[in-house]
Amino acid sequence: MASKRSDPVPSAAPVMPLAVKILVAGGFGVGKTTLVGAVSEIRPLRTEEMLTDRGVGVDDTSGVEQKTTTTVAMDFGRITIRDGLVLYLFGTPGQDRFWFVWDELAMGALGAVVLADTRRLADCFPSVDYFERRGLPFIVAVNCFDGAAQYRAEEVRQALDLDPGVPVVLCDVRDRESGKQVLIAFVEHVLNSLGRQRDRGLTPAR
Ligand SMILES: Nc1nc2c(ncn2[C@@H]2O[C@H](COP(=O)(O)OP(=O)(O)OP(=O)(O)O)[C@@H](O)[C@H]2O)c(=O)[nH]1
Ligand SMILES: [Mg+2]
Repeated sequence: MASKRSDPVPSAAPVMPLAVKILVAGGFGVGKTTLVGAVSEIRPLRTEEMLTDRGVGVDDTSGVEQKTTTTVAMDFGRITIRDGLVLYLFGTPGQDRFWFVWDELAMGALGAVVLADTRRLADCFPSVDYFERRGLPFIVAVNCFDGAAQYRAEEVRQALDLDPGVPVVLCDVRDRESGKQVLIAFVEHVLNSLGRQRDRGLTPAR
């Protein structure tokens, strides 16, 4: 006799979320810690130390005179971009004397968001160089500070002499939605780059 119980509906196989590590880089005081804190859905880890008189002449706080602390190791935060895609954000320290941390932070990273401040654009050159030399994908996000002259993304690209394929976006790192858009731009950039590599036969299609 046939059972009255209907066959169990096969449940959808659980999808493992894709976890991606991204660096948030850029010069001193450009807003890296602020960005990670604004977008993170967990309480961000910070490693801030007070800026003291001993940093006078070393730490250039012009443009961010209100700044009282600086990152000495890293920031850490997490954001779910959409179901199944989780970004782990690692903010780098901005000062030259902490360069030694970078290689360790960059290990296993998919790429980076390089923050720029148009009042001190040259400060992001070392970050741009770092990722270009390692062939790691990155985008440049201009943190539009209040009172700073506004430039179009294309003007910033030219000033930084970036490859035409590197996206430049404008943002306000204090604003969660704006920060999230930066991260989405990064993810899209990586996906587009992978697509182009596959089309050129550099990576196998799955
Ligand atoms: N007006 C304005 N202030 C900002 C903005 N972003 C950050 N700040 C302020 O600028 C300062 C720099 O922010 P941080 O997030 O500490 O910068 P950082 O890049 O992490 O700095 P380091 O780790 O020391 O290199 C802080 O005082 C912020 O409150 C912004 O978009 N507009
Ligand atoms: Mg910081």
